[in-house]
Amino acid sequence: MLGRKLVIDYSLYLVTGRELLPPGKDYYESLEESLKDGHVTVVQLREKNIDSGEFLEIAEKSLKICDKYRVPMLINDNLSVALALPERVGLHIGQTDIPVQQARKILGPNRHLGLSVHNVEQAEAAVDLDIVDYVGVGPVYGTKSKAGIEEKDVLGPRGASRILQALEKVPKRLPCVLIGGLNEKTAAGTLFGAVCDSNWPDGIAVISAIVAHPTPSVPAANLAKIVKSFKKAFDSHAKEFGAGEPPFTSYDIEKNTINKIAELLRFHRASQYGPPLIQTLTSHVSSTLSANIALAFSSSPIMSHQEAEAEDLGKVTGAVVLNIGTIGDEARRGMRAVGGAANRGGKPVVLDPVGVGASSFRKGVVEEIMNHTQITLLKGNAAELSAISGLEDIQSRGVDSGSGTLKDPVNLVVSMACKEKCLVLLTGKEDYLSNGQHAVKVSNGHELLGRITGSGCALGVVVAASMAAACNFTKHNKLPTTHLGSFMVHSDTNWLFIGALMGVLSMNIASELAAERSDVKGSGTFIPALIDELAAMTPEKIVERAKFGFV
Ligand code: 3NM
Ligand code: MG
Repeated sequence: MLGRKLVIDYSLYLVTGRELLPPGKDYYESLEESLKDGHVTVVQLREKNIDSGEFLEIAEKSLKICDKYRVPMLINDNLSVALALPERVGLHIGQTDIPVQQARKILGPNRHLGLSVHNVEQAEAAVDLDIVDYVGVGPVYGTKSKAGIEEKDVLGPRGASRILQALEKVPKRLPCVLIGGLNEKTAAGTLFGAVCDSNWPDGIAVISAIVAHPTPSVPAANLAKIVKSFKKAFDSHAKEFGAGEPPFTSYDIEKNTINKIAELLRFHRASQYGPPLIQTLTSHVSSTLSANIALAFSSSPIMSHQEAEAEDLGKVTGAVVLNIGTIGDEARRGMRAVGGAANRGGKPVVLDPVGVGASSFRKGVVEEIMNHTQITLLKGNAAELSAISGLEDIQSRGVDSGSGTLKDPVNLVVSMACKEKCLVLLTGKEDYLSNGQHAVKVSNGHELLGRITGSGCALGVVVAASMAAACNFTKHNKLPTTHLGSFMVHSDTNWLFIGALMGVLSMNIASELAAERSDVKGSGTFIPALIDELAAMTPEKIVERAKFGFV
């Protein structure tokens, strides 16, 4: 080993935190349980409130356990403790600890040295110095495990992805682990969400997800499995397509699509789990219609913009809609909190960037949301999606700017889905839905939908409810869970995609049926008829009337 640097697998990086142990749980026992099955690949000892003597004692005992399971160990911050231990024990430092150049000088060339980075500048600086062995990128989500983390520090998967982009500029790639609020629910979506043009995370670092668990071997196994499936899906495709392309497995999404939609709607209507709660942050123009539409579609609307209750509601919601229609500062803060809570809970998030091209304020709001929250489905008309993707060929006129025509709608939805790692729904006379690999064109709908206000917003709610139903469905049938940006890992079927398509079809077919009614004379009488027809939507009607095809 002398003179040779340890090669570390960063897949599942356990950071210790004795203060987070469940009551009565012994630290060494917890550490041993975490390592015994071979899922944790590296351990960092993190102690903030003890002197170096006690830290060294704990470290020596911990090293015996790590050695027993052949897991490399690092010390957080404390250089003297690291130096008192064999050279195979590394050091991890933060931005406010000893400067990395000093640390490297004292440690010598062979000892493993890691650094925490929290923004692009720090990542670039780490790359330029070229003396650390890896970086920790965080906090991806809010966490109570580290003191002083505020909501404004939170990177989100997209923020992490920007940092990864900066890290890739080194001739020799700098490995990186994501940290902060990662657990069995957030890990998969975050790993995929953090992928950028040609760089990807090497693993995840966790404290509470393992340490705070009464049987830490369980989350360790589950988290290792998630990282493994990410790497498997990602590695095999990265070489072929480049990292910018999503690592799709070949699922059979095009087979029996209509039957799957019918099956999902049947399940949703029977609502074994009760109507999913759809937390809808939307404009005051469309609020009432959206809430009534949610109710008609076997869901419960809750129209809260409050940051203060985001975390509580996040525990019970089935899905979230972030609609920037008439957004103000309160809703802007609320969206950040609600999006974060939904990501932490693995709940689908629909973003409706109403009129985003109309002002730089709206553009800034959308950027902020997308940076912070891993969106599950991005919905917009031609003008809105063009504005987000940077296409200039369609000028937004405001909310009703759906009439623009796109040269290549299929390419737009596919490329945006790849880039943003979410489902993309382009609405218009025809609707297009893509997950980055598949794209489907839906020709149902009625022009009266375009003559009432808030029908697009209401569609966002129906799609959110449908994806919440898809999550319940996969849970109920014990299918591989489909989480956020991770939807492409699961080879079974893409139920989030099926869910979104079910929402689009339900709303559009309801509009056709409403328009056909003899009591509907125009947009005024159309609204109650639309609500009634959506409430009466059945799997049979969808099967009979659906007009869609893969394109
Ligand atoms: N460092 P948990 S976040 C130690 O952003 C640490 O650098 C972070 O704990 C960073 O897995 C964090 O319980 C705490 O959220 C991670
Ligand atoms: Mg530190």
